[in-house]
Amino acid sequence: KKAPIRVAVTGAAGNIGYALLFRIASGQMFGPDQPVALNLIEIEPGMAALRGVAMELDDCAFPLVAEIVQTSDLSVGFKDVDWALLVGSVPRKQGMERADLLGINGKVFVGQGKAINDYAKSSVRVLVVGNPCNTNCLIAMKSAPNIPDEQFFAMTRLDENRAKTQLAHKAGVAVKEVSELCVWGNHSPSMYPDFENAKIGRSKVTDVILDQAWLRDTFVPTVGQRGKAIIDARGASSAASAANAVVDTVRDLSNPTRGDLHSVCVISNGEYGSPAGIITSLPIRVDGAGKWRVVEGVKLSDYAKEKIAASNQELLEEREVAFGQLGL
Ligand code: NAX
Repeated sequence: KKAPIRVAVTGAAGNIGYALLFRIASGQMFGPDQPVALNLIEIEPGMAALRGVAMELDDCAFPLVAEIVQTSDLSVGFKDVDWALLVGSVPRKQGMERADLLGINGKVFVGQGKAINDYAKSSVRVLVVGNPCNTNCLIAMKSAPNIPDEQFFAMTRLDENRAKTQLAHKAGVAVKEVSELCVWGNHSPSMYPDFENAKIGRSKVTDVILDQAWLRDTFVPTVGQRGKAIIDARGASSAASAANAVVDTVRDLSNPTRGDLHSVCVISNGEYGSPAGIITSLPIRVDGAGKWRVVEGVKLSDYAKEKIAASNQELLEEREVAFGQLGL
């Protein structure tokens, strides 16, 4: 009998939480025979709604759910967890400057990083979804000195999935035909979805979609602005697709990579000219021993290098503002 994998989810009563928890509980994240224990974390005003979500989880009678913990106490919420999915964060409100947002969320991620450091398993892996996710992840990582930097991730898989579908639609093929599509840089409109190294079937994307102007001037901004397009259409931000990307990210980090590479924001050691010490999106694969590595040998054009450098520059600026405010 397998021991449960213990997963903490912050912002568990929010929109993404509501789309995510049922998929974890049903076995889609860790497999159909892997029990899970769910540590659901909310702030005090979210606890009533969280109780309702937990009631619904109970009412699904999922056979894989070993335990459900509901708490606003981080020392309880992160106790002995194997995974910490940091989804909750404070949204930008009207009149709030970007710097204010970095400072407010920065404090939250200092606290969560410290609690993960003190209470989680030393093998814990942390995936930050709450925005600005790259910088929040960096702050949590810095606040958890006993946890190796390689165990911290932020999410660009939704951007990868969005990019693949855009290319598939344009080429008139099924989305599973699109591979090797890495999103580079910051999870923000400045991200760069690298169509030049992506494939459709066995062909280069640029040999199938010959319209360079479409790729540069329509595809790239469409992917970057997709989050806003969803808000405009739905009146609420992406939730089910974001939760789906969380499931994809954790599943693919938990298993050796067989085929395609994947985009994940990880600690940079200077790969491909990215500034060392930031959390930036890079192409990764997981080896047979379960260790992730940045894919080597990707050839980037001058155009790609320029796009990626601009996105990484934005991350350096976010770090400076946030670290300045937090005294890190
Ligand atoms: P919601 O506002 O629906 O839910 C957030 C929940 O987090 C609320 O229930 C709130 O009470 C809780 N919360 C706030 N601060 C908390 C704290 N310190 N500890 C624990 N819980 C806390 O937002 P939702 O639509 O679920 O989105 C969550 C976050 O994901 C946002 O920051 C959003 O910007 C971000 N996203 C990131 C994406 C990515 O690809 N990385 C894509 C989707 C999404 O935009």
